Amino acid sequence: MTEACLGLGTNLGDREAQLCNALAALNATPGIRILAVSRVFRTAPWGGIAQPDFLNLCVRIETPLAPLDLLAACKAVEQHAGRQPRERWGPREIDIDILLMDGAEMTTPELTLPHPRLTERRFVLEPLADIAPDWVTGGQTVSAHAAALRTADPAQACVAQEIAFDGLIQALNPSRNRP
Ligand code: GSY
Repeated sequence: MTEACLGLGTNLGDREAQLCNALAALNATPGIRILAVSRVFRTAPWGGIAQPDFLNLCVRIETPLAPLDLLAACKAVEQHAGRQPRERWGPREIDIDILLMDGAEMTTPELTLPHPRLTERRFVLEPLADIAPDWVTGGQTVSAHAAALRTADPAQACVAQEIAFDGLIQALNPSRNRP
């Protein structure tokens, strides 16, 4: 079994419903068990493209899947949660990225681990610090990276949201996960 952290983001349509749908679909995927879910953050779009604010969160999962199989599972969940084909850096219904998989390091055309832009993005680091503060990447803990970026780039808007996730609680009912 491997532990992995995934980042979820959405800025089109009913963003809260899409996060709930994605969490439920992840949790229902054979070989994926959600261990922890971060707070939800409302975040300014990265990359200078004018588009609506995102909602972002991270989950920590346990999985026997190999990285590329986990990637395929995440893509299937994106489809299930309503993702439409769109431009690369543009708005999207749901996006699921593999951020870290224990100590895995790999570079393939499909997947790079750790996620190559992980330490530049508050929308990733703040929720990640909720669920994996002591994981080490690039020689520093996630919480140290988050604190450093908070200071270095305070203009990256990233605000925790009070979102009542009734659907989330349902999605995380552990009985759905047991073999
Ligand atoms: O890389 C994930 C999709 N995405 C996001 C996102 O999830 N949050 C924010 N704040 N900006 C983003 N730009 C892209 S592309």
